[in-house]
Amino acid sequence: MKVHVINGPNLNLLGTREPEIYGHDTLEDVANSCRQLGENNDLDVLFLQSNHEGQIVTWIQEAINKVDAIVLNAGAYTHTSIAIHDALRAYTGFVIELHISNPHLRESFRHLSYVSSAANAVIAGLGVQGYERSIEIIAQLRDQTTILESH
Ligand code: CA2
Repeated sequence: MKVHVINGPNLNLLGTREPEIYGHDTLEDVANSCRQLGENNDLDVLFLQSNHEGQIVTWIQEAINKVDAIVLNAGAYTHTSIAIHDALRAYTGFVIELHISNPHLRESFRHLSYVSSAANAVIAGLGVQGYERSIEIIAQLRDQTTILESH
C-alpha cells in the first residue's frame, strides 16, 4: 500500500525557525521517521515538499488511482488554495489533513481550511508527532476496516 506525505510552502524550514510553534526537528528528521514507520508497517511511504502550489496540485493528480492515502500539510496554501481543494476532490484515496500547530489557536486567517472539506480526517496541534501518528493510523485503518480497501 502506497502513502504519499505531501508538504507545502516553508515546511523545508522546519527546525530552523519558530521552534516554539513547530519544534526542533527538521523536515528530513520527520521524513526519516515516516519512512521507518512505513517499513515497520509494510507501507510504501514517499515524502515530498514543495513551495509551489501547482507542484502540489500535480502530485495530488498523479496520485489518482495509484496511491492509497495522502497525508497533506499544505502549509499556508491550506487557507488559500481552491486549486488544491479541487485536486483533492478528484483524488480517489484516503486523505489526512495534517498541521503541526493547531491553526484554530492562531490568527483568524488560519481558521479557514480549503483542505478540510476535501479530507477524510484532520490531525492538528500534536507537533511533528502528527506525521508519525498519521502513518500509524493509516496502517491501523488498513488492518481494521474496509476504508482503504478500494485501492
Ligand atoms: O501548523 C502547520 O503545520 C501549518 O500548516 C504550518 C504552516 C502554516 O501556514 C499553517 O497555518 C499551519 C506554515 C509552515 C511554515 O513552516 C515553518 C517552519 C519553520 C519555520 C518557518 C516556517
